[in-house]
Amino acid sequence: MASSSAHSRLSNLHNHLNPTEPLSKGLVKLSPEVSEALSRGQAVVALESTIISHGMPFPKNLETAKEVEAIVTENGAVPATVAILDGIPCVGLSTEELERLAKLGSKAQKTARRDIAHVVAMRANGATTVSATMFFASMVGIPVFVTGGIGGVHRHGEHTMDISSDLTELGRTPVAVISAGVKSILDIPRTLEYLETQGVCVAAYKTHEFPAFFTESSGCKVPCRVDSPEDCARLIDVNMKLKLGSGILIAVPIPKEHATSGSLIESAIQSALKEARDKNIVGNAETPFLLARVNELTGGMSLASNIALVKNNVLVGARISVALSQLRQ
Ligand code: PSU
Ligand code: MN
Repeated sequence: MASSSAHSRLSNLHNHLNPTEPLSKGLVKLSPEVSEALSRGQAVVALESTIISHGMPFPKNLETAKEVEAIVTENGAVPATVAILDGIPCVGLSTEELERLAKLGSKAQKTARRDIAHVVAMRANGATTVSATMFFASMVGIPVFVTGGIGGVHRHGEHTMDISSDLTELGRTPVAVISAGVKSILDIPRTLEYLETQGVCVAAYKTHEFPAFFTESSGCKVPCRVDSPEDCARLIDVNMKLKLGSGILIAVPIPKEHATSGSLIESAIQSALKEARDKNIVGNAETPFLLARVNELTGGMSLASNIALVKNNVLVGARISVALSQLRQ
């Protein structure tokens, strides 16, 4: 459990809510580095934690999380990994907290928007998905968030209605999410249709095509192309100034040298999907299952690609965050 002082500092959350106070005051624990950077208007990059707990095995997850944070720092921004520890939403984790989360792995609860209240009320440990991370990033005023891939409309989603809450969150929360597109474990054309319905600006980085996570191409065109961190910063700035209220998805293709063969991935995905159906793995267990199975079936190739693309996204995201803070000065 967290120290009692940490809980008493967060008294608003666990005792009484004062509606006259700023939204985040007393509700979220900011790391000292994140708190200082935000108060000075400096660049901060939000990072999710489900990718650490459920997306990669220990100890690769911890190693990657630390390297990712280092890339953010080296490029002039402050990393803000989001997670719920002992019921306390944290924005910015210490090394010890990051290690704790990585070791908890899937013992931490996968926490999407719908799970936040429950995880906090039970004073449990939650690893935030894209939807929950966007929620907390927006609450404390971080407009740039980097991850590997987001959730989407699942294949056969037209029957199961399994559509990730990441997509509705993008429709309602003004945070820019930098990702390598969505995995082809999902239905990419329907995911893009759904994002359009939600009013989400979908931009691709240095291309006209929406990338498919492990590969550069999905066969789907995007309405908006951006060619530099400055282009992205202007897009985010206008979105905020107009108070559109919706998010932006910036899709960065995996670097060519790290792309996994499309046909290898596709056959692994087909087998993993069949297994998931046979074992009746549904709901929020499906994505972690598919990620782990595809990695096994590709002999670890997909994990290596995954790590490489996350690092590339983080590099781009840190530069966008720095460009945005310069634009706003
Ligand atoms: N896609 C990935 N890696 C991930 C995830 C998705 O390539 O780690 C995680 C993210 O945290 C994302 C979540 O927000 O899975 C989506 O889960 P679901 O499909 O249950 O909404
Ligand atoms: Mn789902």
